[in-house]
Amino acid sequence: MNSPPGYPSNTLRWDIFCRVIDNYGDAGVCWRLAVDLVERGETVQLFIDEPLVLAQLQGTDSSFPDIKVSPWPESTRLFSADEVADVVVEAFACDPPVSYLEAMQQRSIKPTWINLEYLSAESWVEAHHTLPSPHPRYALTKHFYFPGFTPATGGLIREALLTASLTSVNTATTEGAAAAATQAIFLFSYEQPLLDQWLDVLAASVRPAQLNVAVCPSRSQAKSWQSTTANRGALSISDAPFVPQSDFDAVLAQHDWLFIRGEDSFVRAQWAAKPLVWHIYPQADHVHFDKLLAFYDRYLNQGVLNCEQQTLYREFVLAWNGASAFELAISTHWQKLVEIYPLLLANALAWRSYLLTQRDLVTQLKDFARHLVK
Ligand code: TRH
Repeated sequence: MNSPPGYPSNTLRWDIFCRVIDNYGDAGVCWRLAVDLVERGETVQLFIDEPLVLAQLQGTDSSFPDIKVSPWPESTRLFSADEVADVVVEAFACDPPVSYLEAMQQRSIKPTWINLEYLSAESWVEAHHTLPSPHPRYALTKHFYFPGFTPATGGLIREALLTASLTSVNTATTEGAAAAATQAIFLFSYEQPLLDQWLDVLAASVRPAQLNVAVCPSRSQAKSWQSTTANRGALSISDAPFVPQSDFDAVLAQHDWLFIRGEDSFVRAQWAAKPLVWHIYPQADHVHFDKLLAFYDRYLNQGVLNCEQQTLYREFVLAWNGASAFELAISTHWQKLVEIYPLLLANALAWRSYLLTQRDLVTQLKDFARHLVK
């Protein structure tokens, strides 16, 4: 690939298109992808329709001036073939502007066009990963790229420096966490109708707990619970201030339990190797339960937890995600999970060790893109 003048010859130019549906995750995943690519010497432009969401994730961190952040192109904006990157990443099927597609078609060497899909542990993902999809109108082919948890998928975003830092630092805190008296719990969720029941259980527990609630719907719910609950026992609740994405891993590492949500915080909790309770992004017709169980079936099957312990964990997570048949598990299962915390920690570490045997997403994506861009 002949890069334009001024670009190092062995790097590719990447244009990432991101539309924010809601929350932080669309921007969160795209920003993390852009940072990882740039840290590996690639040239990246990110088109995003909600720059304010991105700005919140960047915070005052201005250490990535190499990433060109551009507003979503106006419908009147025309693109020349020269402006089209070597690799075009369409995040979560967000449909790049027609004028950009037309310029892609005019490019003498067609760019690699990637549709970066949502993360799923479901087995069907493997058969769909990297499938080509010819465009009905333009002489272009889009490839579906599925992140995932197995070697037959596109992997997970894992920056080149992450592995060594997590293994060395977290092992120490992980051992400490197992024995710590006060449980530090990080909570980042969607609306949680069962929150009060869970807070009641935490307050009644003999084990002290420090619950740190991130910027999410549970924050106001926890505050109203506090205002109406006199005896909060050994439970303390604080706000976890919103931190820039570059500091998010450090926040997770300081906690023993990670109640996270969506996609990016869900992945980062796995790299933190602490027991995680995933609040999956709700979807119509409850299809998200398939996705939830597909993950926990893999996650819990590390040879550390027996069947009864796996069921305990799975039913608590189902209750947390609104499966009405398991609603009582929020109250009946929590204390039992606390009692087997060292095993849950060992399971989280075993899961991370398994994931670390796989190539990370950007390594795989670069190889895939390079073999297509001839
Ligand atoms: O915010 P989310 O619920 O985003 C969701 C998911 O991405 C979901 O897949 C998508 O369909 C939906 O948006 C539209 O959860 P997620 O994915 O964990 O994204 C949160 C991002 O915010 C993540 O990059 C971590 C970051 N973050 C910080 O940087 N600092 C913070 O203090 C907090 C709480 C989060």
